Amino acid sequence: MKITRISVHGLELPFREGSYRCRNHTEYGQTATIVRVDSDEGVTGWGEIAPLGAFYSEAFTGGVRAGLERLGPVLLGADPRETGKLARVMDAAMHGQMDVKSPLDIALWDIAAKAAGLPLAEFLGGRDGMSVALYRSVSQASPEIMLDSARRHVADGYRRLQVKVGDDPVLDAGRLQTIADDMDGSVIIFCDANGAWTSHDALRFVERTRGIDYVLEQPCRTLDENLVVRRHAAIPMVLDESADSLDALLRIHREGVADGVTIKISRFGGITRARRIRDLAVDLGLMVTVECVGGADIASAAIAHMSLSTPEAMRLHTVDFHNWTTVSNATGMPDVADGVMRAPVGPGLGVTPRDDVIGEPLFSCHAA
Ligand code: 0XW
Ligand code: MG
Repeated sequence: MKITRISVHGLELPFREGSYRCRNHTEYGQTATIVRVDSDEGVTGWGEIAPLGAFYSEAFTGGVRAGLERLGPVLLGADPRETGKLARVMDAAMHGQMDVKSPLDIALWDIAAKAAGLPLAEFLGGRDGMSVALYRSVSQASPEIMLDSARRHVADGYRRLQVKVGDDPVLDAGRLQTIADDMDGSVIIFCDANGAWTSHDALRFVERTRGIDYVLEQPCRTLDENLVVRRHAAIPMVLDESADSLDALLRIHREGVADGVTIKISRFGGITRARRIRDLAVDLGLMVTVECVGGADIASAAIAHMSLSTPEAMRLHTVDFHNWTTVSNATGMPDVADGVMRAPVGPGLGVTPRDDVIGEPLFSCHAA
């Protein structure tokens, strides 16, 4: 099998809630870049990346697209099923730039699993359980507005709330207190600062919220700062933005910086490396969340399959990004109910991209 064409599409994904605020920064939607890979045997693969503006991660739309223009031609003629080899080919052609490689790599896995006749979760080693718990973010706002949105998410069935903190620690403690007071024991609260606090801020927050049951997520930016918080806070802690490399993972484990890690597929250049890191994290005894930076149905399908191929006992939760946006870019994602997500059962990602929504490619490259 040979890759004959790579097409790159763009799509705006407005947020259903109108806006989303974290790390003291507001976005009104995401811009997805969708990659389609065609092969000479008629099997087609799809991948998606949708950065959160340009402030959140290293990814930004212009960079992703410029990178794809450069990297796409390198893969033409290669066998798309050779995911490990092609990840090395991409690395040799382009240093770093994980967000560029991610949608390509996801599309290759979609093809490889389709060619094997298996849903991606099975192709990745097997579906462990039929569904994965979902969290829903409570966008940063006043305590009253956040309480309203927390109640809405719980009424919709979600049982895990990711409360966006990372602002003034006294205000943040009030946000948490307001929401926690209103919830019954079935709801688990994560306080996610997205790395916005100093260790000083984080410790003030921890001190003011003693006695409340919650998990602290990525209080500070660096591992050193997070380690300071960890040493002083007797609460469970997970790291997201800091879990960005093999070295970081090993250090998190060695120094006991956290109890769990969030592996964002795009941060690792796609499924090939995200899976390796995921498997290692599981073996090291860390709880694992597999997700991505954003997107719609194509991204959610990849997230669902990877999450379900993670051992259930070590799986923390994940996110249903396709329910965050007003735009659906594929059919086939099972409906989310009771705060859990399932993965499609058809081959590959198991979703069918909506040609009418995705439209004509921005550019494509193909064999001469
Ligand atoms: C809720 N998210 C997954 C959306 C943004 O990508 C950031 C984020 C998180 O967990 O921090
Ligand atoms: Mg997070």
